[in-house]
Amino acid sequence: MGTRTFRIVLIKPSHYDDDGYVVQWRRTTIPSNSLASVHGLIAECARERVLGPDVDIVIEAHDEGNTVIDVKKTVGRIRAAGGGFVGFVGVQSNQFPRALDLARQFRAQGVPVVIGGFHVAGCLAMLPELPADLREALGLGISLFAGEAEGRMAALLRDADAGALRPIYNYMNDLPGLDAATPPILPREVVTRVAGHYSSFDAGRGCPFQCSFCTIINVQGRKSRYRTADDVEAIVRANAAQNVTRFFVTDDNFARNRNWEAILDRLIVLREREKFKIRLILQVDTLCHRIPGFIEKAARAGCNAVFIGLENINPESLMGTKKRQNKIWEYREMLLAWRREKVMTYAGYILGFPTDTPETIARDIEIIKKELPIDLLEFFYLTPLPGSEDHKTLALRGVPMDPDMNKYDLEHACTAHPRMSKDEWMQAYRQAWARYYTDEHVETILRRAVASGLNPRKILDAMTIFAGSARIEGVHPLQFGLVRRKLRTQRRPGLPVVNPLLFYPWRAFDFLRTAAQWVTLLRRYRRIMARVVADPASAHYMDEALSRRPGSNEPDHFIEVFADKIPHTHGAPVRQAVAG
Ligand code: B12
Ligand code: SF4
Repeated sequence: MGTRTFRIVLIKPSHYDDDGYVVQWRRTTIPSNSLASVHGLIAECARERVLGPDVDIVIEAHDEGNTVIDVKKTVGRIRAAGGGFVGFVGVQSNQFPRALDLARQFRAQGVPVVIGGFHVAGCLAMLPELPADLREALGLGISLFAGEAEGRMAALLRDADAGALRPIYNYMNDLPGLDAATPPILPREVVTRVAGHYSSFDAGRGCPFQCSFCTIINVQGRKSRYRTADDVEAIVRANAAQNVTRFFVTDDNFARNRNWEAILDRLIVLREREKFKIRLILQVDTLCHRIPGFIEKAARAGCNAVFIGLENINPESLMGTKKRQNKIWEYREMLLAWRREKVMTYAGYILGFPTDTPETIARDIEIIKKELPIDLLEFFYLTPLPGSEDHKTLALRGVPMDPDMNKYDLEHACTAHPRMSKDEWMQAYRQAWARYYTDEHVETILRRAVASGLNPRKILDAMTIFAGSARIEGVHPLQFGLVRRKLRTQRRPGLPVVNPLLFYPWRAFDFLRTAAQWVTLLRRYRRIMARVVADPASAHYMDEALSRRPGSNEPDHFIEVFADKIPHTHGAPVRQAVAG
């Protein structure tokens, strides 16, 4: 026990929904790895007593997505400790306005505030001058932290303890190595606020590709930096000691982690010899099936779901955005490779590339449904995220972009589209969800699951969330949680706090209507599953998406629609285009 306490309150902020209420749930579905990373770094500083032998560093970690932040009580706890600060962690562009609104309240009480994460880092990496929101933060006396905190946290804490925080900490030109880096770790009580008790870690950072809409390469670099197998094992063991063995591995592209094999081999040993019940969710690219042994080892290491950056099936769109590595003629083979290992596939699909129209979007979704064995498809607006090349290009050209960062959540149109009006684009986004998750296609996905030996129940649960999240809750599945909360008083400044006599009846109606919609959806899907599982024909189900045709000369409709758009690169099929 020291003679003094320094309290650090870490908050991963949420953001506002379209009605101005904070997006918040009883339980979130995906853990925050930024929170785990920063928590791990400060916990190490606490163990090493970096503020002196007599100072106890106490850490609180809150994800606002599943926890209500009580500013007054938080200020009280920091004051009672005699010192400390509030750190807003992993703040994305869409969360910056919310972070600033909370920070303003802390600053009004004289509490020091530091904000880190992709918005600050992306802006400092790409823009010639600070945007208005970052200048506003500096004006409030907030410190901005750009870059990664590994190896830098102790110095920051000492500055904070001395009351000498600098306005900007900019480490963008100095990316730390991850070899022997501090492990990201969260205490069990924070993890249990995530449904399924998933935690997370990044086994590496950086991606070699160059997609122009991507912020990651400009913030974390294009060189693969990776943790060692020893470190990953230590992360897994530390979590397992608190009974947490499910992980979202947040590498944006684990297939390009140069240490993937050593890491997977180690996890396989933990699973197969030591019987750790490891479950992994990985993110990979569309060429991962070409890496010998990658998919098989991922499955043996416990990967049961994988996010694939499909983004689009039109080669013209992919080339336009420098996603040259996506070769559409290999999509089916790649998806089938994951199926053979019984791994559920999620694919991201971006709407609003320059050549997209409502008609081409509708056509492309129908092609995917018929010809690609994807389980879950999720849609995003093409968004010029601060930190991306697209954002920088538009900013330098003076092209109008929505000034409200709260909308940069990939669920809003933030700039004009050359071929669709804003309304058409919004309509196309809404219809995309409805078009993919029709009852008929849900049944097809379940039949494919039964025929391939995937667990239909697991797929149905995920499909229910994906089908209902955007349409019932009005939020993207990546923001989804269990049981929505809307706090009357936590409304975006500028919007009225509604009179309780009006708010609570409205909220009760809103809650019941939403619950009824979920129950209806759930029942309908359960009936479909019961029918599929009971049907003996499901086991032998076959369709175009499941069929493999390596070396076949039969015309493949999927490829032919885009034949004239396919670049003449090595391995690309050369065929006549047909009318799409
Ligand atoms: C895991 C993840 C999620 C998870 C969890 C969130 C999280 N941040 O942990 C989930 C699924 C919830 C999520 C959702 C979304 N995400 Co996300 N996500 C990621 C991902 C893949 C990894 C995050 C991570 O762990 N990084 C590793 C950590 C260590 O890096 P870091 O966050 O930068 O933190 C370091 C430093 O910044 C610094 N630091 C950070 N905070 C602080 C605070 C203090 C006080 C200090 C001193 C230092 C410090 O130290 C840390 C350690 O070095 C990133 C991509 C990436 N490579 O980071 C995208 C990313 C952050 N997400 C992004 C987006 C857009 C979203 C969504 C809005 C869109 C979508 N539909 O996907 C949603 C919705 C978010 C919401 N409103 O809740 C963008 C953000 C870009 C931007 N300019 O805003 C990214 C960069 C991906 C991209 N598409 O470009 N995401
Ligand atoms: S493959 Fe993914 S992480 Fe890599 S540059 Fe493209 S979008 Fe970014």
